[in-house]
Amino acid sequence: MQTISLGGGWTLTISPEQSPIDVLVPGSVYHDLLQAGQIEDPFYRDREEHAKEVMRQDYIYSRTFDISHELYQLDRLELVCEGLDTLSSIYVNGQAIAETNNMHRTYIFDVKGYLQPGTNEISIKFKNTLDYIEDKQSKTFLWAPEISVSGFPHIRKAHYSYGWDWGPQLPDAGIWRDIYIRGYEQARLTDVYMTQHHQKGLVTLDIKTESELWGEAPFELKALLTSPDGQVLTAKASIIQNSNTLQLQIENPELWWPNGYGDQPLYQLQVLLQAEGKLLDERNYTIGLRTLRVKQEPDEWGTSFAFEVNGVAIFAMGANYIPEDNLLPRTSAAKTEQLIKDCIEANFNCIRVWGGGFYPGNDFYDLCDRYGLIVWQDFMFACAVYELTDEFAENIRQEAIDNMLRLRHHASLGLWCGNNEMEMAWETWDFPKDEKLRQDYLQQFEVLLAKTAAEYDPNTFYWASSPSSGGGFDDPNDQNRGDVHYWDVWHGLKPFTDYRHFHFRFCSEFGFQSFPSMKTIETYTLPEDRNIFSYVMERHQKNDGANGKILYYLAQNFKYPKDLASLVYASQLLQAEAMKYGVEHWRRHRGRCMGSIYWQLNDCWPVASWSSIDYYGRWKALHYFAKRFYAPVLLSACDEGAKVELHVSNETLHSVSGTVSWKLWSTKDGLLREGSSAAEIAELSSAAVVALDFSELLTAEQLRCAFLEYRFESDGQTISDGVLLFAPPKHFTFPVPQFVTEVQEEADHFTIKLGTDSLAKYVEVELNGLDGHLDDNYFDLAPGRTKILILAKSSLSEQLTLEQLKKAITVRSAVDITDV
Ligand code: BMA
Repeated sequence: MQTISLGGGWTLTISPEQSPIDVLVPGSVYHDLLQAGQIEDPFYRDREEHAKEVMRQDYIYSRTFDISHELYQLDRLELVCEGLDTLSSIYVNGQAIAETNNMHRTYIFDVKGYLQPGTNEISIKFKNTLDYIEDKQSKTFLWAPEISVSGFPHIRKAHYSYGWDWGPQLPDAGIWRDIYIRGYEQARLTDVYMTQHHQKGLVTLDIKTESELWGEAPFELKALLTSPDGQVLTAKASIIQNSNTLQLQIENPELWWPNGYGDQPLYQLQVLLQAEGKLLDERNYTIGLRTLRVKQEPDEWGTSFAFEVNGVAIFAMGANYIPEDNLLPRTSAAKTEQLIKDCIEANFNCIRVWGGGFYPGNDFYDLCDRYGLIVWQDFMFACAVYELTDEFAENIRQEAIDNMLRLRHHASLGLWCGNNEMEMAWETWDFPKDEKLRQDYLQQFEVLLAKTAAEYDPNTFYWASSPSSGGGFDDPNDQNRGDVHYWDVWHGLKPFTDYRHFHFRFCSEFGFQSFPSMKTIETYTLPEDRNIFSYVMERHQKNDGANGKILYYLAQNFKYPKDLASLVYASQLLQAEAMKYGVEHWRRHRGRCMGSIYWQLNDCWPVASWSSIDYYGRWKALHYFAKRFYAPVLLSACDEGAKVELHVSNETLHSVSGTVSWKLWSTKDGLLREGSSAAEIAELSSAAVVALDFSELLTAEQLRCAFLEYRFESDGQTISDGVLLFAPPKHFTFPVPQFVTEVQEEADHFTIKLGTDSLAKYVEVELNGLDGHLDDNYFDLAPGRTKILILAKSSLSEQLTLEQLKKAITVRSAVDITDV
């Protein structure tokens, strides 16, 4: 096989009157217009409105390229387009090659008859999709969320690009992934599928290949597997037919585990197709040896739903992932790696790729393999009604095949899921009362995609919808079976305590909004915009009424904030507390509940949203809370009035022993009571270790100044700790803490030591005007406690001296939210 890339320099024709501009491919129209100074950044203030209209026209990308004689002489020549967004017409040397209409597909065209040796020309015209979907929608109305451009279910283009309740309406266009020409002679590999058979101390790897053979030579297939420590196993076969299976026996296999349960050893597999020593085609895969299934077994509560890896049922901990940008050329492997590292730092073992974006690039799954995140992979259908015409059915079948062929070998791939929230929506939202479309739903997700998945990736579990109880519109959000999306806290305005009424088997969505940090707000506002109800701030809040919801929950918990910065801070604390409330409860019920995937990990632009990390990669309070509530060993407090139970949840593969200690304090009278108990908690379990009842001790008035400090220590180390208030912070009598700060410089980091004389709740350490990553933040400090924070120098947005850092540090806590 030979390949020539068509990436690099192209031209973009914006209009016949204007000379074409030089651009880079892969890329996008918005990005190119922005680079050329023809539009302003659509993320700034209300620029989104103007940028959207820029897409009401066509754009043409063109370039020339050389085909050598050697390449031209090969038997087969193909044009491969790994991503065209979305309605495109392709011309080679002035001749029409094809039209495409699906951003999610990999298109391969036979271009042998269109090319010539020497210089060739390619041009790709992208049609205005806004007019296209409007026109389709005027003929056949298809339901979709109102926040999005009406009609998006008519086109196979990432739905979020038409707007979502956290994203702008910026339907970009262009050649968004690699494009190249490749040629073959005599034969080629068309498919490689691996199946692992695990026995004690042995993995047998079946490598099933499909080839197309049109030459004369005797062909040979070869598989080479390189283990993590560099040993190579080989299998060979002479082939005369198209289907073959090679087998490798891996003794003492090194198993792949999700983060927190073991390592992520990876094996390299190379499959070669040769003829008389000449390489004709090859495929390369990085694989992990593991078994991974979804365990669904009847039990006393209903039916379990849990990922089981190498025979161990795990409690899935993670968040929902959405596209990282609206302008895809602004994403990068380095940014994605940082995001995945942030997940690992917060102790995730799982991530859900939500169905309203696009199928991420290979980098994403490589990172999940390397770092140990199980991927819950939705197909790209969300919150909408689709019409299953024959053309649409074939289009989405091909889309599913393309993406399964690309991704199914990854160790991290946990399951394929048909869609986001559609089975449930047919039952509970205002979907049309249309029996034909309802049947189309079943046909699409429970027949067509289910069959395609069984055919192309039988080793990976398929689940028709999220949430679902197994399909057929059978109570999709049933709390005793399958997965659940729970939104009564937030959308339903229920208090945080409502989470404790439920013991979901696997909660794949629940969330709470907050504002991004002031630094992020400043990137899209002018000073006069900095009020949450201003036009510009509301343009960066896409969920109707959400600012009001934040204020509603604020009223239950905090005093009225003194300024915007305090409101932002309080909003992040509310969000963090809400998620903590749910997750700790479900982890206490490990076994019955086996997963919590909160909504949402990241943002695609700077916005008020449910994310725990904002568009610029800044951690909100929630992400620091997640690092604590997803800790492998967690001590949590379950309170009711003045009664408290302390639980240890142990998500590791070994038992842990240590001491649970507690101190009951009053901000008026100092230490009231204290105690400690030895605790031993078996692996993969959760247990109540201490039950406390202060009902007789604490009067109603004392409940507003009493707090419980709790801690789990093992081998002299604090493993998990916290501070519980018995009253909402707004009614609590906070002392004003006097902080003592000590900063020291080490070779590659600074340490910031923080002490306090009295209780400091939700301590935030900030670097004025700078970015830098602290290993902890938004923590509680009980009286007399100190905390040592690590600030990695490599994470700083500017190099700092010790003195400069000391000046930049600001510290605030709950008491600073208000003046009164
Ligand atoms: C869930 C998701 C998204 C949405 C979020 C917040 O339903 O599936 O569609 O953004 O809620 O409303």
